[in-house]
Amino acid sequence: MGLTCDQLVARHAKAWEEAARHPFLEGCRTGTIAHIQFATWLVQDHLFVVEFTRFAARVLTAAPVAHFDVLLNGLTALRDELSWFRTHAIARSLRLDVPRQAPCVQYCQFMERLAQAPYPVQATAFWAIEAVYNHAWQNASPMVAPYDEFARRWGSAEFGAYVEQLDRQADEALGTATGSEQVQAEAAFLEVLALEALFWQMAFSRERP
Ligand code: HMH
Repeated sequence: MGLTCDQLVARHAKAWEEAARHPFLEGCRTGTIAHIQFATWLVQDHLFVVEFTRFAARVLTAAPVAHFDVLLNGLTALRDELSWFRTHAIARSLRLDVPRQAPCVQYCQFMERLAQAPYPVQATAFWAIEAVYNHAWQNASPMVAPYDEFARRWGSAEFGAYVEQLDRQADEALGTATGSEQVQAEAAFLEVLALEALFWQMAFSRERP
């Protein structure tokens, strides 16, 4: 019996919750987040999404044709998301061409390394990155303005439906994966959770956006 995304979440429920709850999100929910912290997250998340888009393109390269529709829709959504980030940065007079902070670099390097992984591992990591973000913003919803727009982007039912599609595709790939690929998929899942926790914490670092 193959490994499934549901099993991964159930087996690692504590790490899953820890990656999806953070004072940053709580500050956005209540409106008490400091401007500098929100700005740090916004700029660094844009830098993350740039590399996540490259990762999405590599996942498509490794995917069976039957998985193209979902992944192509995902890439189109990322095009809109990148332009949405630029709009928000301009509105807040934030520069986007700043260096990546350590947790962002670490996350991007992880996604680069995944290029060498078999498709079931890539599909699991791709699902996990979107799924845990969906869970995190949903947990902290509804948020007060102006953060409500951010909560809706990743916490919405529409984004949840996309995550479901990624879940099904990852399950399908894992269903025919070898034992070693399943072990790698589980390790990648756990690494995503650890990197997510570090990424939230980055908003509270002393570095400036
Ligand atoms: C850190 N994880 C992080 N940023 C994101 N935008 C997503 C996941 C979802 O795309």
